[in-house]
Amino acid sequence: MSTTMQPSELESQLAALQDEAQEAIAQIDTLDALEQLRIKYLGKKGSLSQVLGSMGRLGAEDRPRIGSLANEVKEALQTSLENKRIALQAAAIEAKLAAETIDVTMPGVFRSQGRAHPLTSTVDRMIDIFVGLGYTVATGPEMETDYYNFEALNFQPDHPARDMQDTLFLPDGNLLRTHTSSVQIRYMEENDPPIRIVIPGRCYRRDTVDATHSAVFHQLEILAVDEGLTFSDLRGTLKVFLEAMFGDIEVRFRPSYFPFTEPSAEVDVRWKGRWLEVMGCGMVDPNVLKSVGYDPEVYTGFAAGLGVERIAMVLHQIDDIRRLYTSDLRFLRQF
Ligand code: 2NM
Repeated sequence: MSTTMQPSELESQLAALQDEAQEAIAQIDTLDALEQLRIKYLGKKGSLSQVLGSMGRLGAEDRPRIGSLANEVKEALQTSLENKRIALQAAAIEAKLAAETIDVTMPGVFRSQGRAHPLTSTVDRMIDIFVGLGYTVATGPEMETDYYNFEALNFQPDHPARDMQDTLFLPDGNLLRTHTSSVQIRYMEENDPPIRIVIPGRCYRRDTVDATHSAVFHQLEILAVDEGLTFSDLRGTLKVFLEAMFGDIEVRFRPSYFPFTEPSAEVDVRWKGRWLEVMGCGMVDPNVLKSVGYDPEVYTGFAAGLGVERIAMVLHQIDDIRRLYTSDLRFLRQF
């Protein structure tokens, strides 16, 4: 049963509610908690509603005054909630800015920069030149059969290179390729002319290591097969390559011998006042073309090969081939 209520009782309830709510708003430090407070005090079932619920028990003459007092409390609390919300949002933005600030004047993280090994950069330059002339890079296995390393390349059965003194044979009868020319045979078996390929790769010989010999070394070879290729095409190609590699130098061809080419030549460049041997080359022997099923009456080819270590040593004035393999940073940092 409702009994009449003294207006002073409601006035003090409203005052207490306002004090409690203002105190609570002052304490809050998150937007979520602030919303909870709003619901608690000003929500449909909140404290203010409950106080207003008992207005019916006031005398009619007191209602307008208490009503407007309740409105003042409500507006005061709304203002406080809104101010607090603005303050909390501003603080959140400040905190985010502070957390995400980058001091661009701080010293950076030092990461040491690696670079290509001089052998790699030398072979890359060579490949680039031939690719620029229309050649395609081809590669093949380092373990080879006698057929691809020797027989198909027109080495006679008793050729000295086949000797155990020169070639590293494996227990199963295979061998470690002594030149990359085995790749040319494999490529020609799989492709028809016209062919223009450049073949970089690691090779192995049973050499005693000294300043100019290494049991593991790198070669780069080229092969062109087409109708009507002549020794002039070979000369022109190598001259363009050597000038790109060494600059504007004199080039000279000397007759030589290789099992897989006829005629064959050794190529020298005039470097720092002396003739320096840099490549071997020749017209592919008809027997080699026959061994891959090409008709030597229709096609001719030229080929050339060089030692990458030797070229790198000439270009960079390196006195000992072993420096290229010992990974001494005092040496490598000079490139
Ligand atoms: C050289 C010198 C001369 C050569 C020949 C061939 C093939 F497979 F076509 F017969 N490949 N490489 C060749 C010719 C290599 O290196 C000093």
